[in-house]
Amino acid sequence: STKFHWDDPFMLDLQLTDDERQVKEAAAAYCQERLAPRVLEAFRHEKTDASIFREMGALGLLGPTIPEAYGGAGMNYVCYGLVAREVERVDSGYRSMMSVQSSLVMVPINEFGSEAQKQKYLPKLATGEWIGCFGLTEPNHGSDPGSMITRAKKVAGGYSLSGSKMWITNSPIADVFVVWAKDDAGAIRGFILEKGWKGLTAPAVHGKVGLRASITGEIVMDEVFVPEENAFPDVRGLKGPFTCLNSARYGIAWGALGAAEDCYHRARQYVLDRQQFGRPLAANQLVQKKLADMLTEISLGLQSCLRLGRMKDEGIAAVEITSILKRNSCGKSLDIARVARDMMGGNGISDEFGVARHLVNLEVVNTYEGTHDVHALILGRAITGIAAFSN
Ligand code: TGC
Ligand code: FAD
Repeated sequence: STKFHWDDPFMLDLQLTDDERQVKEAAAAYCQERLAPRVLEAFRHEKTDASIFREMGALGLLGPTIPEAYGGAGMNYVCYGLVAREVERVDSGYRSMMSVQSSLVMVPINEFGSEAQKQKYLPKLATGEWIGCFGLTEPNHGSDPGSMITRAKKVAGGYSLSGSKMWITNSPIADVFVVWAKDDAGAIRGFILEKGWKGLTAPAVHGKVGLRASITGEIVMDEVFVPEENAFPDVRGLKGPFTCLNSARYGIAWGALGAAEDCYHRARQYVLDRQQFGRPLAANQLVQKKLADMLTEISLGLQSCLRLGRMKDEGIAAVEITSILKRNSCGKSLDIARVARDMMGGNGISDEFGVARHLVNLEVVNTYEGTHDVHALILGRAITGIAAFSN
């Protein structure tokens, strides 16, 4: 039929395979039935519930693209994106917990790890028995991770790691730490550290105004001994961490739009229900224009994410396309959340209405995994051939 769908004009669902639709529906059911009822308290009291990792693991949501031989779900990138969208529809913090585990910890171990590393770590990360974190950013090196000062000094039988990482999702509750450091030759290398190793601590960062359901911390390393078998054997340079980021940024492109959809749905219902001047707010042209703009950006964005997912699954996606969509989804979703907040008046300020929570979460999502402007510069370089972020 040619009926218009206010919540899915391009009928995205019809463009999915049966398997993909089932994954989406299973993720949606879990998120709405199990995550949505917990998020208000988690956000308000800055509480991260570690049992969520086990629940997600049981459903195959951790490492969805990792081969089944290592405990992953062996799904395609479209499925991964659909899951991220459903999780972030509830809260960006929950998607953050999931995407760090899946893309930033399991992907590098699967791509760059030795056979022994894959067998030891991936199955327990896939079930959520172990929680992982990813340490790239340092207190003084965020957008420019190539200037990191964390060092991996060669010692008998392995390496001695010293330095500190800042703003690390999951670190205070992590069992497994994927950390990037420079070796004696100045090359960036990746290492797998474990909780409890001598010299390793991960204090929490408190007072975040966004992403409060997702715990964040530091990773402090004071001459931590890392045996040779816990170094990624072959990968050198920024290609290592950036390979992980390509996957995580793709998930964020879908996820941020999930948060925007939640804001759009809530704002729409609110203006239909709320009366001022003797008629629903939704009867005003200014209000309708806001809804029209929201729907337009969300549906164009989702359609593009699906295209990128298909390109990734076919192995033809240039990494810059992920920059287009990470940047577009985050920027547009942040705008949508702010407008939705405005449409809900004073109630929009209350955390019980959900939209202000998305708004402050999306401020973080717009900044991490490459800021909005850094992705513009990555694209500017690809368009002109001139790198503008450095000499
Ligand atoms: P550049 O010269 O661009 O590249 C250095 C080497 O890396 C290779 N490379 C890539 N490889 C794979 N995928 C990509 N997307 C790649 N981009 C670059 C490149 O080919 C080169 O290789 P080689 O062999 O020639 O050495 O390096 P640069 O230092 O000039 O980079 C600048 C810039 C801005 C592109 C980059 O540093 C950047 O993207 N900065 C943003 C930092 C960032 O995204 N940090 C994220 C930290 S993790 C995080 O935020 C997790 S939050 C997750 C959550 O909670 O959900
Ligand atoms: P800066 O790099 O100092 O940037 C500050 C501002 O300057 C930004 O607006 C930026 O766009 C702009 N800027 C920078 N360089 C240029 C330039 N050349 N030209 C123009 N403008 C520029 N990191 C991890 O490694 N692992 C994690 O799990 C992780 N989780 C995070 C969780 C949270 C809650 C947060 C807030 C951050 C997390 N991060 C993580 C760190 C995140 O990736 C960085 O915050 C981000 O990359 C930006 O770095 P920065 O904060 O140092 O900002």
